[in-house]
Amino acid sequence: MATNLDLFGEDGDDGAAQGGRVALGPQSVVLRGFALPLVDALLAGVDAVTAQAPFRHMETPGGYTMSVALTNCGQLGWTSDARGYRYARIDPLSGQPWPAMPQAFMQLAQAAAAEAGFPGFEPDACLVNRYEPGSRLSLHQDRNERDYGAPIVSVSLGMPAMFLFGGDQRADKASRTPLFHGDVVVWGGVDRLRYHGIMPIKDLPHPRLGSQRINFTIRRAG
Ligand code: MD6
Ligand code: FE
Repeated sequence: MATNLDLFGEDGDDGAAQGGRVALGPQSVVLRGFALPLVDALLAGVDAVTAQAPFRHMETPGGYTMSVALTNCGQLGWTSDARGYRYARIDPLSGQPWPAMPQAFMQLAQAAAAEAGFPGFEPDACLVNRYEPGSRLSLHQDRNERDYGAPIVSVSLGMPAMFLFGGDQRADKASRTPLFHGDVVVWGGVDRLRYHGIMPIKDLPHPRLGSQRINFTIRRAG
């Protein structure tokens, strides 16, 4: 039977075994399966967050609609509209503060950051992304945060995705690494501003989440 890994053919680095580590750069690493013990609590957290702040497709400053649906939790939430990208305390859809960051998100983020060499991580923001087949995220830098001293912790659930990881310039060649249900990526330090993205998602339904991929990135934004 084909496994998820086989379905990516030779393109990916399949450093797969649970508990394995794949270095993406000097200060960025994929922790394979690191989130698996917390999946039930994480999915309950996603449900609690999206009940208060539903997934929505934001507009880019350039006038496009994002194919990835997103929402936020924590003190600060990332938003995009015709005026630009920014963090804000209030959800523009509800007029209310973003939902609190679930305890399991915080616990996982702090453990993963420490595991990757960033102890003392105190996040205040979490973007939650939902991908459907065909959704993609074009190459971008994460640079709306106030201070780049803190790492970003990124958790993948559901369908697999091919993660693109480039350099500090948009034109730099990007490596491709598959991310699977339960994988956690931590990056920071000298890698903090590297370009990255997600290739269009293939429809490889996940036993638990069906035809979707949920990603959340936990940050210190303010
Ligand atoms: C995603 N992730 O995995 C999109 N950003 O769906 C990101 O854009 C990202 O994974 C910063 C750090 C880690 C990430
Ligand atoms: Fe990003």
